Amino acid sequence: MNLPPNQRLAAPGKWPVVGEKAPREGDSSPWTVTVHGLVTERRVFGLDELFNLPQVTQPHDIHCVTRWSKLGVTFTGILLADLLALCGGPLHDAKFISFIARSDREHSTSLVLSEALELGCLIAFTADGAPLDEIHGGPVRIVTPGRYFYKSVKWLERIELLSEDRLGYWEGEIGYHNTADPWREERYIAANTNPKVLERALASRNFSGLDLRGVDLRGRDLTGLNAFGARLRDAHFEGANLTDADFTRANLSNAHLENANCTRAIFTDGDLEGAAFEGATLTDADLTGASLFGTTFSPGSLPQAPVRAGQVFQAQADLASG
Ligand SMILES: Nc1nc2c(c(=O)[nH]1)N[C@H]1C(S)=C(S)[C@@H](COP(=O)(O)O)O[C@H]1N2
Ligand SMILES: [Mo]
Repeated sequence: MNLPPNQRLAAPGKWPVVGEKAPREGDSSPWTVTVHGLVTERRVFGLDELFNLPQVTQPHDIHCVTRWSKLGVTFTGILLADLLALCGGPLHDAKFISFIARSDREHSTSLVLSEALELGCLIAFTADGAPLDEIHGGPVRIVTPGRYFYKSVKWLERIELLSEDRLGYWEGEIGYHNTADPWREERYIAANTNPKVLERALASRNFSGLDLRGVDLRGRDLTGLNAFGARLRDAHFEGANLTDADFTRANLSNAHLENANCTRAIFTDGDLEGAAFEGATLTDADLTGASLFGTTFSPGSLPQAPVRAGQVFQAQADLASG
């Protein structure tokens, strides 16, 4: 059977409801789906217009991050690629796609555009031959095959093409993994952390004292983060904004900070052994007393800030040999 790790089947005939229960309240305007952003032609589709476009019917497996799966649900809808083609296709700079719901909190999720197209995202109207129930996203929802179901937005209102990623609701607020591949169990950005703890840590930008080894925070805005004494071995901060972050006494060994903005960040007395800072901005960063054995920097990002001479020498030696 096709069950990803640590999933189990929902009871036969049962389809659990997860997240929001209904679209935006008190909005009686006609349902439309707008395609906008980095697309050749912005277009607004009415429901009838959508229903009359060429459609496909395909079985897809649903895998919810809360560990239930429902296999072989037959969805009918328009392939994302076909809808984008009707808008003249994505512009060259379009690298990400965001699906946004007609819901009170404007719920959204995002995908790498090329992956969304490869996976065969569907703008779906029916499930197992019947129109989608409102509670399951009717009249129109996204179905993203091959990802946890939080990548499948209910009550689709907008499709926006973006050059930079914009984290979705669950991904940004409570630390659901941004890639969401169920076969690789990409559920949460930190696999070994209680989700509630993670949610609180993200909301308050306070990682102080927590064990978040391997946490995946690529590209996030973490300005002013308090990570005093945090255990962040193997963490991913590529491209993140860490301006004014405090990593005093943190363990960042083998962490990835490539292209991160570490302006004025404090790494005092931290363990940075094996950490990678290539392309990072380290203007006015403080690495005093940090252990830098095997830490790598690119020439443009070598710390000018207070660092013990021997350690700079070590970093430069690594740079020369690497
Ligand atoms: N608009 C909207 N779409 C959403 C959600 C939500 O809260 N709001 N939750 C997501 C999550 S976490 C899951 S698992 C699926 C659940 O879809 P279902 O209720 O039809 O099972 O919808 C996804 N799409
Ligand atoms: Mo979910």
